[in-house]
Amino acid sequence: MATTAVAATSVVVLDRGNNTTCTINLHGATVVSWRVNNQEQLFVSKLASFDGKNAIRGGIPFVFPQFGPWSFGPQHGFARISRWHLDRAPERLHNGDVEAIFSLMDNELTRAIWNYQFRITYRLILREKELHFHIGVFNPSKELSFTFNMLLHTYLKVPDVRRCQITGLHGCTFIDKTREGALYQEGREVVTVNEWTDRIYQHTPQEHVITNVVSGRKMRLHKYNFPDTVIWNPWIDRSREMKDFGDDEFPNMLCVEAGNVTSPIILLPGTAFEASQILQIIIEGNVSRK
Ligand code: TA6
Repeated sequence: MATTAVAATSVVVLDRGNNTTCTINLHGATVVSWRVNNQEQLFVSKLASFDGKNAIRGGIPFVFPQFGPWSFGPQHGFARISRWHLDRAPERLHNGDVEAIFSLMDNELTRAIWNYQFRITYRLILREKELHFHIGVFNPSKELSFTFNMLLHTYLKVPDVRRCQITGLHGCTFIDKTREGALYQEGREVVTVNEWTDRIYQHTPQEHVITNVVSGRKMRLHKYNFPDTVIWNPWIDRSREMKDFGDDEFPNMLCVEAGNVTSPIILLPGTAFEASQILQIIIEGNVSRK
């Protein structure tokens, strides 16, 4: 069974068999597809740009070293618009999972914006009904520290966002970007999205469950060393403002983004930082993670 297809251009496919695949575009190391039994789990806009310059609208863009607007460079940093390197082509592990490793290190372009040495290692593992993301950020400098945000900007594909519920946010403080960044506390046991929503929840638990994703199933998001969770849906008006997003697409996507947003990480010389995320499709009756 083929486990790798590295197109001459910039697409890497992890193929686990049984119509379960994960496709990564080396532009931004953006996961642009995750199909389980041939069902797509991620949202990518029909108007998404694949010009190798702009960020891809959808999938799982990699946000680093900045979340949000940045006076030094592009919004959400340069990682999601950089060309990553495929360090290890997809290969099958002993248990049948398929793994691939990508990396990004400082280069002329990044140093022109943000003059620090860094090396990011990004390991993806495709399991039967799970996708694992293991990230390492290393500071090779002998004298300079740097601070960074990092976030996986996950666009889940959903039949109707108005029917989704998100657990694990009750009681958390959040920055509401739809209300001038004011600070609130989440009073709801489960969060629903019925309007333009753009919230940075702080110090959230390690686990969220999102209901009514593809096929009406639940998706578990498990995160480690990603203390914040961003919930975003542009709704109709902001959809119209984005040229790479269809006016009618907002009901079919929900961003649930694990990251380090409100407290940037300070990486001392010669040290590394690790974070990980697991997306798991919950098959009812199998609620405990193996
Ligand atoms: O993650 C939510 C957010 O920060 C929103 O404020 C919105 O800007 C979204 O990211 C998309 O940003 P982009 O730069 O990809 O258009």
